[in-house]
Amino acid sequence: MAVARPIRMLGAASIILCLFIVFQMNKGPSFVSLGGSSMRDPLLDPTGEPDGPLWRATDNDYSPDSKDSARTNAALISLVRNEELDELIPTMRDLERTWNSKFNYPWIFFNDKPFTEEFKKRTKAETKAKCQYELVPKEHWDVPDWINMDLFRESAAILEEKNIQYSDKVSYRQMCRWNSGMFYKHPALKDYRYYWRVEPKVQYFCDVDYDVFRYMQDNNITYGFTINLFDAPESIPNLWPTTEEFLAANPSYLHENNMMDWLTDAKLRPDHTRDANGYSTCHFWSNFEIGDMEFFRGDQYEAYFEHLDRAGGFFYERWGDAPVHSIGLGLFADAAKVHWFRDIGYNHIPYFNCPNSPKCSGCTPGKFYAGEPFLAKEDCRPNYFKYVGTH
Ligand SMILES: Nc1nc2c(ncn2[C@@H]2O[C@H](COP(=O)(O)OP(=O)(O)OP(=O)(O)O)[C@@H](O)[C@H]2O)c(=O)[nH]1
Ligand SMILES: [Mg+2]
Repeated sequence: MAVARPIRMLGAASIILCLFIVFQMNKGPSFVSLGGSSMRDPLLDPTGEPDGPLWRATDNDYSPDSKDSARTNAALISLVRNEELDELIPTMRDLERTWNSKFNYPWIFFNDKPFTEEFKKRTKAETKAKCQYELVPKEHWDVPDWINMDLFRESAAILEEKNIQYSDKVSYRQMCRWNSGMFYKHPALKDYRYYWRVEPKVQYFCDVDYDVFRYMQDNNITYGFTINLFDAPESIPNLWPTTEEFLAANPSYLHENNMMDWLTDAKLRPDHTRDANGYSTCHFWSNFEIGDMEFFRGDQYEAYFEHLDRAGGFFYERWGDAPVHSIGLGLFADAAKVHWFRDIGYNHIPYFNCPNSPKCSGCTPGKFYAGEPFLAKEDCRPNYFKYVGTH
């Protein structure tokens, strides 16, 4: 039976369209088109170690008790509660297996309450490296005396109505404030320069075979991250206006190679930037960070934290250490000295950094979140890559 030519053409076009759709669906995850930005996830491409000379445990002395080991002055640090021990142990195990069992950097645990003997015993059993247990000084943890607790309660009720998590928890605010501007002042860290922050419940997926801290030092890197996200504008409406006040009073603090465009982009999520009064809300997710404490101890960041602390937003709003660190870095650090550790496979519920590498197992390359599809739009990497780069 003869089929009319136009019908044959239509049939062929439908087949081609179907094949194209199937191909697109099987291509694997990539950035969804957001605010006109459509970009393939670089984590889908093969990922290796960073360029340049790297320090390895096979060529250097990294034994745990060595007096002149190749370790630089750095530590793994974790603010954690006794009750989180069961969630911390698998995280320690992951990081020891993938990295620290080769390099044996010390672990320093911080707590606002004394650690239990069980906590000490079980954490020590997970590593050959030294473990230290430190109390946070009261003056670093207590709510500052200029905070009006009636006002705090009123603002917490408003945040609660907006469904902001942990709105009424004073301890959550104390934790955010400590991580923002206190941790690097702890006497136990006085002689340390680099830190790697570790939280209970997080996972590490990839073998890392070089000394990450030496890499930071050799390349003079200020800060390393894995995940780049948007924040909830309702938790930080006055953070940017308060930051602008500080900048107006201290214009010379702004680094000439800053990340202002990433901090103030209004194209990708215009509503976020509007509701956060000019801040895109993009930030480095600070449950993972590898950083140089000299930056945080420097005049610019210290004066900035002081200004924010006096303004009271850690309590009257719910300023997190992630946006505070990120704005500080975005304004006062050299953007070229901030590094994306794309090779460190990482998860803190619900987001992932999962590279395409034979060194990784247990995560899906390029998969950014686990859960509801709306989580995809929390990814701020398209903006970071656009304005700052993929280094
Ligand atoms: N010692 C101590 N540690 C705390 C306290 N509050 C939070 N932390 C720690 O601070 C880190 C961040 O707290 P989380 O409760 O995980 O906050 P979050 O990551 O914003 O929230 P989740 O999404 O629920 O993980 C974790 O390492 C906690 O163990 C506290 O009151 N005391
Ligand atoms: Mg957490």
